[in-house]
Amino acid sequence: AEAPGGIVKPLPADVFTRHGTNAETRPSALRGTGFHTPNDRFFVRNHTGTPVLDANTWRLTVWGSGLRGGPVRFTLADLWALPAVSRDVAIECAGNARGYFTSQQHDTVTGTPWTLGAVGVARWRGVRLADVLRRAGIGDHAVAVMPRGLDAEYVTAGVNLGRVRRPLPVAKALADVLLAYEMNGAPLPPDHGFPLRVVVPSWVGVASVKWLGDIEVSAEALHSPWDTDYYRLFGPGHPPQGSAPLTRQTVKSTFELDHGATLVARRTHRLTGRSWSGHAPVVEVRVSIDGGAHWRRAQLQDPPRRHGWVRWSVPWHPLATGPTTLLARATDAAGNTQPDHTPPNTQGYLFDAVVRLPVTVV
Ligand code: MTE
Ligand code: MO
Repeated sequence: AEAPGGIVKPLPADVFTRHGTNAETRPSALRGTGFHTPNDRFFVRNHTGTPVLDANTWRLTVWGSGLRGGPVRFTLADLWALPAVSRDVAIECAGNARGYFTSQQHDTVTGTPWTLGAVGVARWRGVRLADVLRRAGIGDHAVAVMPRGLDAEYVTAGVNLGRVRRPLPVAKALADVLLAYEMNGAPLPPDHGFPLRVVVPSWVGVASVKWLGDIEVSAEALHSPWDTDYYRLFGPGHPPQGSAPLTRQTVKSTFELDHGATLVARRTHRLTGRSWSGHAPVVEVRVSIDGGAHWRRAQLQDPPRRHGWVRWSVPWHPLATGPTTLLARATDAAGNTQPDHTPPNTQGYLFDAVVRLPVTVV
């Protein structure tokens, strides 16, 4: 069965902006929330719709030529019996901020026109994928691991691409990937992959397969449309078959204010926001309240963290009324700084330019 309308949880208009079977978190809905995005505010990206699965009959099957023996099946209770780990990790769609390719750079791109809300940070609890693969008898000859979801087959432009699946190199699969059964202390909500999802730290969200049903472990390279036709950079400057499959996320920042917000003059406001990077912790954020003419360093509220984001703030006491543009530019510990322009790619992935946020002082 599938959720009617594609998504199970309520999507109040002051929290989410809906795009078909997807919903992004409004920037203002982060205000006052903590480091973790509450589950009822976390964005949803569904290729089809949230499937309603029964945990009692659900099984995870691990199979393929990269195992020393035959397929191995796990119940949820089998996974609960393995050592549990908890990690704070961001999940972010590769297309997050895609809408700015069009609205800010006037590029033509395809895909969901997200603003900056296709990202969230949660505390994920579950088991290490490495532990499950070892129990299933992964061999030294294994080179690729491909998790696959139990949601409906994805049909686009009349072509059935099958179930959502995307290969991981075996080295990544054995490194820091989780199979999560809890999100922020609650059982995984249906929209976020109940009863079990993959969580791949720092990588594009599509790698974090929801509603996990099986994992192929292969002695040969594996491919799927989600690493050959999508989730690569295509277009000028890239080979015809596209770039290498996308892995790490870029540096981004968001204010906790919606597009066109109004602020009252002659009062001190605390402008708050968040910045994140898939490469290294964010170590500096600069903010402009005058369209980029002057920049000030924001105060960082969180220590540098490997995964997730840093919350920041700057005080602002506007005197003049009228429209202005706010900007925030983050730099990570690897030296990546948000540029003024992101070179376009036809599917609009990995936007990282500084976003111009129009507000009005009244
Ligand atoms: N897994 C399955 N089975 N089906 C999907 O449609 N969407 C992927 C990924 N995992 C998807 C999936 C994409 S593109 C993203 S960005 C993340 O899930 C979004 O995770 P969320 O909906 O929990 O925020
Ligand atoms: Mo995504």
